[in-house]
Amino acid sequence: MRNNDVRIVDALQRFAVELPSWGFANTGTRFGKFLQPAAAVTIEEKFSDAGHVHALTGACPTLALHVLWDVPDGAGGAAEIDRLSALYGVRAGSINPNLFQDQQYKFGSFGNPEAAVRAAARQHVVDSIALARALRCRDVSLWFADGSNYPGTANIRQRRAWFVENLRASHAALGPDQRLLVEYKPFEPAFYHTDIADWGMALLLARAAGPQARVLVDTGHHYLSQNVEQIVAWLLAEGLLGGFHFNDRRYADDDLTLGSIDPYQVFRIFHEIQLFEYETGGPADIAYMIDQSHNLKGKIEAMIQTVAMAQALYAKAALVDYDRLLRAQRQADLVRAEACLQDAFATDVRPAIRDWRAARGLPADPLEAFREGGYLQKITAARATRAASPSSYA
Ligand code: RM4
Ligand code: MN
Ligand code: MN
Repeated sequence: MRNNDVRIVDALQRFAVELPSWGFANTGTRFGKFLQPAAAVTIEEKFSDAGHVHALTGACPTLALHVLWDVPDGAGGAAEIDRLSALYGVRAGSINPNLFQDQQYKFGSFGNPEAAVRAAARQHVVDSIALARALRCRDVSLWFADGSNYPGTANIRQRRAWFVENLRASHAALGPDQRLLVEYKPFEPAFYHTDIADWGMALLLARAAGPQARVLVDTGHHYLSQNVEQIVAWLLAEGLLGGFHFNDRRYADDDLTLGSIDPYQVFRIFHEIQLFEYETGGPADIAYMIDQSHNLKGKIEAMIQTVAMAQALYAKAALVDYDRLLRAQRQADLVRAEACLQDAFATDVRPAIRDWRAARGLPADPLEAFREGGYLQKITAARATRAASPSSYA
């Protein structure tokens, strides 16, 4: 038991997860948005909410920014972001260019048949890299809506070549410490083919882009029966796992709170990572990020719930007895090997997590502290005075 407590504390000490600025804003589905009076509209409100989540959990020192929604002036907006970081106690994290909302991207960005649009998309990424550098952010995270809706309407190989060309040019703009993360998604908004549809395509494109490119795994961006932890294990082995967008889902890219549907899958992902670290003797260089869109749950509540869930599942994964596991695997002792995972997953880590929080001056139950703390009432009143504006994406 003591040994377990030490492992849990150790795990919590090294685990940090990035919050998405868009997770505090009004979002919804394509059928509509249910506006929340306390939802953040301005970048200052997003920083304030993120700072509050970090103050309650101690696990979220950075905030992911979407360039178009948060810093439309690009590098010119860096000073304001720096001011907000200092004021609210969270740093800018990954920088996310927007290559899907502008009208010119109707038929794609990096894969658009028009050279001028491809050039505009490339320029936006280069500008985003400059913004990231001005903010001392390491990761520029690329997600493409590019694809087609009907067979025969797009030249798949030609578009792939255009992607390689633009990714290489983007990579060339990186500073020595920066990284380019390439995210994949099987479908939506494109419903016939998506240019970067899976981890294999993302891996090949990251390799083609250059040595500072990595793959980003969004847990919701897979077909239902896909073994996500195997993908994680392969990317680790190839040295190409750059980061995660965490969320959960029941059907497709549902963007539900992490672990709400299948906590064992998240545990298995964390297990693959921590086993890799145990076997290689060093930390895996991975950016853990949340990418959720809360349509019905309260924005801040949902975010705290996800952070607490991520901490608990990461801590559980740290309890796997590796010596026992590896021995059982070598001996093909299936039941014992499987039990190593099941025992760790079944362990109640909550008391140790509460102790860890108390020792750091954090509330033992961040969700309860949020409900009782008055922040929500305060921002609801303050934000009611300005017109609610549905921001971000549906
Ligand atoms: C996508 C993907 C990206 C996110 C956009 C808005 O489904 O998950 O990471 O930036 O949504
Ligand atoms: Mn994502
Ligand atoms: Mn998504």
